[in-house]
Amino acid sequence: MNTKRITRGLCAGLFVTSLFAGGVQAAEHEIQIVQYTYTPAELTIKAGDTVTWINGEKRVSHSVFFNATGEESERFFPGERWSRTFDQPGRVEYRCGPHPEMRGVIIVEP
Ligand SMILES: [Cu+2]
Repeated sequence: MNTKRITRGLCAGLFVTSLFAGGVQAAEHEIQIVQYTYTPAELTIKAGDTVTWINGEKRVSHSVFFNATGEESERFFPGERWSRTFDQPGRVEYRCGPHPEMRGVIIVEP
């Protein structure tokens, strides 16, 4: 019984090690939302990276709506944030659900 447990732990350790050995290190990026503007409005990342939108407004809530898929975040309020990981390379255009004039694009490089 003890032997089984040890074996499992070892496998998990090897898996983590091989991920790092492959040189695949996902990065984190932040986009601030202030005065109805995504900053930066255009952001280039690598596939596998995560982008976090941060609402820096005083009292307005926003969302992130992806034009191509119709996927939309929840509305997030001042001080709140929302994150998404981008695994597929490509150009991902988005806007704010309640404020369609707010626009941004994520360029995901392979
Ligand atoms: Cu908005």
